[in-house]
Amino acid sequence: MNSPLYSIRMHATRQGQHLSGAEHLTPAEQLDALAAKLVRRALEHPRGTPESIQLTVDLLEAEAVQRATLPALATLPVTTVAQGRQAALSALVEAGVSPAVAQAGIDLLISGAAPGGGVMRGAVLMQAVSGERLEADPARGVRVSRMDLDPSAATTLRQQLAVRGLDNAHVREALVLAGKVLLAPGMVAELCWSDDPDYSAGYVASPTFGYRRFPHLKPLGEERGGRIFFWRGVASEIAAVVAFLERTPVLFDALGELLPDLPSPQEA
Ligand code: PML
Repeated sequence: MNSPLYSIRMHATRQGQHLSGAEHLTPAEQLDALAAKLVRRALEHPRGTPESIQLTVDLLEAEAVQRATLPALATLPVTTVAQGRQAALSALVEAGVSPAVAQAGIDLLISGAAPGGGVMRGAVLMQAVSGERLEADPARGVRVSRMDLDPSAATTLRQQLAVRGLDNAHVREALVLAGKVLLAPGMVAELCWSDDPDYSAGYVASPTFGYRRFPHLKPLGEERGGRIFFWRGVASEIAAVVAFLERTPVLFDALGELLPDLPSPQEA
């Protein structure tokens, strides 16, 4: 029998604004070590010192934990932010987002998706055809939670990513989060770039092509970033998709393909 798992989540704030968040699914024996690691991570965030750090721990029912496979990963090696955003726009359209909505999504992350132009704690949920924003609270958004990589899959993933120079927490955690997002019914695509001023990369993920990275989706030094989930559901299905994203535990125990780099825009 599998040992019971706990969900442990960290959320740090500064001046009432989201600063940092991270989480794991773990057996009891590793809870205290992970708690210390998550607090350290909040304290070392490049956007500043937290004024509040919350840790939340919940025991999960073993039968509630879904097992899943990570999406395939490929990098499109753009060399400028303009190229990256153009390539992200094309990827969103390829995934099935309407062109005007894809452009509006990119513009929203550029200007800051929270009211007043700040960084949201969670993600925007956007109707993929009409562009309507569907999240109940546009400052909080939808907070994808309760997902992790199984330890043996994590070891293999790190070895594979290291060969490409990609073994860092941004890539590992974003791949797991995107993996869960793509399992949500009706999901068309996710667009993300980091709010870490030292990290310029981002991605578009879709059920059709997996996780497609772009090394430059924002200029270094820029603190605005975030996530948009482009979704094709109807109003009566919003509560169910949000419940899945926020509460259903998903443990990834198998890896997707690590694909060769895609042709860069200069080569294509
Ligand atoms: C984040 O860490 O805030 C999001 C990172 C997105 C890009 C990760 C990657 O390099 O693939």
